[in-house]
Amino acid sequence: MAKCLQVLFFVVGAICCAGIGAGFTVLFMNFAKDSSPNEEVHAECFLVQNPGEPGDVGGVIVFHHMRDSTTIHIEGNVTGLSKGLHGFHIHTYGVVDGDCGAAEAHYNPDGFVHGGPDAEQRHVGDLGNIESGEDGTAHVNIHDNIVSLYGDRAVVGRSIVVHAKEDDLGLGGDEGSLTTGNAGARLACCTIFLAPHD
Ligand SMILES: *[C@@H]1O[C@H](CO)[C@@H](O)[C@H](O)[C@H]1NC(C)=O
Ligand SMILES: [Cu+2]
Ligand SMILES: [Zn+2]
Repeated sequence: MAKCLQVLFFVVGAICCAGIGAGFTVLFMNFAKDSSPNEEVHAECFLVQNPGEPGDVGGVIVFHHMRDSTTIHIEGNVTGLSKGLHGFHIHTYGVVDGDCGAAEAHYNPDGFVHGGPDAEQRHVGDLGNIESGEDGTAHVNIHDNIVSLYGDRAVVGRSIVVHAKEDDLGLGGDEGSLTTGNAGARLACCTIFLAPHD
């Protein structure tokens, strides 16, 4: 009889343990899924012409950044540009209705001087130039290791600014070159926002 009870307790105990174990496994798997290292963080930016400048620049820029990667992919199209190079930066603050001045300076959390995207010292926001063809469209296709969509360098809520002139990448030899790249007027801008990816 005692032996019988012993076996019964053992069986009931084993079933309970298995149940609790399975419960924790499911919990852990859900947690792992939520913080999946391969998740893509996705953001977008819809360029709006600065009403204070002549022209009609627009476009869509999309950001793709995998959780486990230092490299962000920034792609899209900018329309309504004059043929040639145009400074393309991430500035510090968000903007509303093409009020590009509100974006303030290039996003620069390190206090570095302005430079090109490959320079040893650059602002986080220094993405160099985009190049427009005869049709006024610049196809953007940038891979960068400094800009991020997450962590303390996240550019979400900041803005993209497209400029009238070429960014001299900090090589212009004057003071403006080391702050703005002498890229001239702010033609269009938009706030970078998180979006679901499809
Ligand atoms: C940019 O334009 C090309 C075609 O010229 C198109 O395939 C691509 O999807 C566009 N990119 C975005 C982000 O709209
Ligand atoms: Cu700029
Ligand atoms: Zn800069």
